[in-house]
Amino acid sequence: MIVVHHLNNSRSQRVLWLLEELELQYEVRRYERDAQTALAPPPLKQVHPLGKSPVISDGALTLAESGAIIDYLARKYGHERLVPAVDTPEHLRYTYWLHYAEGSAMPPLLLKLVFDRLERAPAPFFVRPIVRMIAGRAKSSFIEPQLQLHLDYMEAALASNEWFVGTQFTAADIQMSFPLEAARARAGLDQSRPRLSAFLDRIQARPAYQRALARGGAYQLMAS
Ligand SMILES: N[C@@H](CCC(=O)N[C@@H](CS)C(=O)NCC(=O)O)C(=O)O
Repeated sequence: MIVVHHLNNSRSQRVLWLLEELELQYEVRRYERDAQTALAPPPLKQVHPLGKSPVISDGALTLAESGAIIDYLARKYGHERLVPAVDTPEHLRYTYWLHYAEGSAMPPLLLKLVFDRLERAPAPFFVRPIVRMIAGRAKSSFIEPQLQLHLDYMEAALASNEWFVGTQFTAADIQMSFPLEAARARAGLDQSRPRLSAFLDRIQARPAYQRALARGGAYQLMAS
C-alpha cells in the first residue's frame, strides 16, 4: 500500500491529486503545521531526515521530493498515462517542467514569503526601520522582478496549448500546480494573466483534484 505523509496546506496535495488521477489505493498519514512557525511537526523527521512533506512509502521504499515522487508514481503505476513516451520531444518537455516547478519557480515565491514575514517580524524599535528597509529593498530590487519574469514566462508557455507539455495533460501539470497556486495566493497571479488563471480553473475543476481535496483536508496556501 502506498502511504503519503501529508502536511496540511502543502506540496503533498499534488501527490494526493496524482494518486486520484491514477485511481490508486493509498493511505494518507496527516501531519499538522505548527501554528506559530508553520513548520512540520517533529514526527515527520522519523519518516525522512529533512522532516518535510511530501514523503511517500511504497513497500520498502521511502521517497521524498515532490518531483521525484510524482515521476516515480506516474511511471510505475501510470501505464503510460500522464508521462509522454521516452525519447520524444514531449518527454523532454515533461522533464523540464517537472524540474522547473521546484528548481526555478518556487525559489522567488519562497523568498517572497520569508521577506514578507521579516518585514512584519517583531524587533526592537531601533532595529525595526532597518530590517524593514532591507526587506523592502530585497523585494523591490530582486524578488518582485523575478516573480514577474517567471509569471510572464509561464503565461507565454501556455500560448499555444492548454497544458505545459503540449496538447496532453501530464504529471508535469500536476507538479506545476503548486507554484501557480502559491503565486495566486501570494504573488498577485490574477486574471491579468488569463492563460495561467484558466489553467488553475481547469485543474481545480478536475474530479480527481476535487477528490484529493476531500482526502487531504485543509488546503489554503499562505498568502504571506
Ligand atoms: N522541494 C521539496 C520541498 C519540500 C518542502 O519544503 N515542503 C514543505 C511543505 S510545502 C514543508 O514540509 N514545510 C515544512 C517545514 O519545512 O518544516 C519538494 O518539492 O518536495
